[in-house]
Amino acid sequence: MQIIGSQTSPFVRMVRTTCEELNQPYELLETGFFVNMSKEANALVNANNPLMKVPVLHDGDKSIIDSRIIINYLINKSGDNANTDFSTTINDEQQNLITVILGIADAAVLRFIFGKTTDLDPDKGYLKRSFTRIETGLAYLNEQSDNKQGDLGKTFGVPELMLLCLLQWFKKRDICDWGIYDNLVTIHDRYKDRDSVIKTAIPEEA
Ligand SMILES: N[C@@H](CCC(=O)N[C@@H](CS)C(=O)NCC(=O)O)C(=O)O
Repeated sequence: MQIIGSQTSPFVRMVRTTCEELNQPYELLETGFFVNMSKEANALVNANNPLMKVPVLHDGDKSIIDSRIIINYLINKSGDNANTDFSTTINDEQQNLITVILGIADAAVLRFIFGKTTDLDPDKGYLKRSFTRIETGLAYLNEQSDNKQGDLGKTFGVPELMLLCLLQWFKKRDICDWGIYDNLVTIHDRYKDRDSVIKTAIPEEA
């Protein structure tokens, strides 16, 4: 099994962390960050995803795109090998949490890439709305935690794994300060030392 992607992408890390929790070996075909990707890496991504994004999963002759779809595929394929304390089921409430986490990640990646490739003011127009989306999304997740009105954080499953990848990428790239969301901090601290999270950490130098 091969994953095309970079060690810095939060979406790629979500897939890699899932592989670790499922004890599913894989090879990472490292592309680097898309703004300074080599010609070869760019060609590899474009040949495997018409949307020109990572991650892409190769399994035999199957090629699968989009982190959410890849994670579902991996759970269907290797769920029986999962760590006993990793929750592989996803109920309707958790699907909503996943949608919000990935929506926040999309908004944040958009802002980050615009910041690297344009001189648009991030506090104006749609870019401003993208920041509001991040804030309202994080506030929603904070309310859905297991010590408020939801179950986020109760066990370690796909929403929690995605949340940790998102929060750590935010910190690394200085996207926003999530320290004000107490329940998210608690969930982060509860799971940050899991092997799957440590093994897939964004390299210091990246
Ligand atoms: N919905 C996609 C989003 C993936 C995504 O945005 N990946 C970023 C890297 S973090 C990317 O490849 N961006 C390149 C681009 O926007 O052209 C997923 O969940 O896999």
